Amino acid sequence: MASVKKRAKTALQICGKANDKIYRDSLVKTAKALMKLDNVEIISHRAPDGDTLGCSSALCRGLRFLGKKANVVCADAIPDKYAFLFDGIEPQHFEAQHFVTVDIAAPHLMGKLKETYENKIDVCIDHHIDNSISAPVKMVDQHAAATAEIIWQLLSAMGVVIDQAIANDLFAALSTDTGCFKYSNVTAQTHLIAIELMKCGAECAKINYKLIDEETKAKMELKKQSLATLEYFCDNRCAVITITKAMMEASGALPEDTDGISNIPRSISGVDCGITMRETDDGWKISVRSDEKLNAATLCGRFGGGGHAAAAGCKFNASYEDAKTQLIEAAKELMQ
Ligand SMILES: [Mn+2]
Repeated sequence: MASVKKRAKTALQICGKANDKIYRDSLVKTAKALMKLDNVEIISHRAPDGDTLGCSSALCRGLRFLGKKANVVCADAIPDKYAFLFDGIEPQHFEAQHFVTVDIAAPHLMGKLKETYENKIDVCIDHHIDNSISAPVKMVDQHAAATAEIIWQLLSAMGVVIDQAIANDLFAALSTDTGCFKYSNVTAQTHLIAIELMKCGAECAKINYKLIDEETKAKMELKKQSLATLEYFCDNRCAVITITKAMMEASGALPEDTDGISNIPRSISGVDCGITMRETDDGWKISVRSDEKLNAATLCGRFGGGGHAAAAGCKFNASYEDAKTQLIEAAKELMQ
């Protein structure tokens, strides 16, 4: 019978990591730790995305395949479009003994579940470089484009048969965390694992349509209304889109529907700094997307916010015109 070590080796050969002994040891250790658990609660992060949910459902199926009891928990409701990831996963009744986090970078991202779980985590699996979860067993690979890459390796090492449901869960996670294999985080490993998932029956085109292309009429309406506000500043290097509360109400769009809109201004040729201003109950929520000519985190940091070099955010408790003027002035100065 194949051992965890052997199966881990095979999985890493497929990933092009056959010679990375440190990584293989970590994979074997984590797979063995997971195999020792039973009555497991798998925790997804708050405001769940495709990666945290697809990893949770895949791991849940994998543990159940090995004869264990497992459920998935999340502080927030699962958005409708991700419901299919849980097809066939009926909640099981048991007293939870063990806890695993997937794709959760920090305790506060457990949302309202933080108090309950923070000090009980047995295994933490993630791909965020600054992961601050404390757990006796941690497997964090910042080179993985999605946590799903690590979950695939783990399930493979654990001897779980990747059926179509697991393949779909992991493919959905990979696709959503990479913008459909488009972002700079994608590596050869991402594609190599996607190939394995396709071989196991992953319904790629269907999943990509559902999670990447398909939009509700409400979201499309919000897009239409917000696009009408598009303005250019700084010799067309800065573009601003505005989403008001009235637009949210009139369109019936959900807060998460604004996510995709934030990427629009920056996608216009010649624009180095794309700003989206969304009206909220306590002022303006700002999303900035930028290229290498402007550090979005530096810009937002000036106003008490933060994030990454290419994507950051901040808040303004000021009038619309005031907030916009301050942002554009700062962007202009930083782009010089
Ligand atoms: Mn992720």
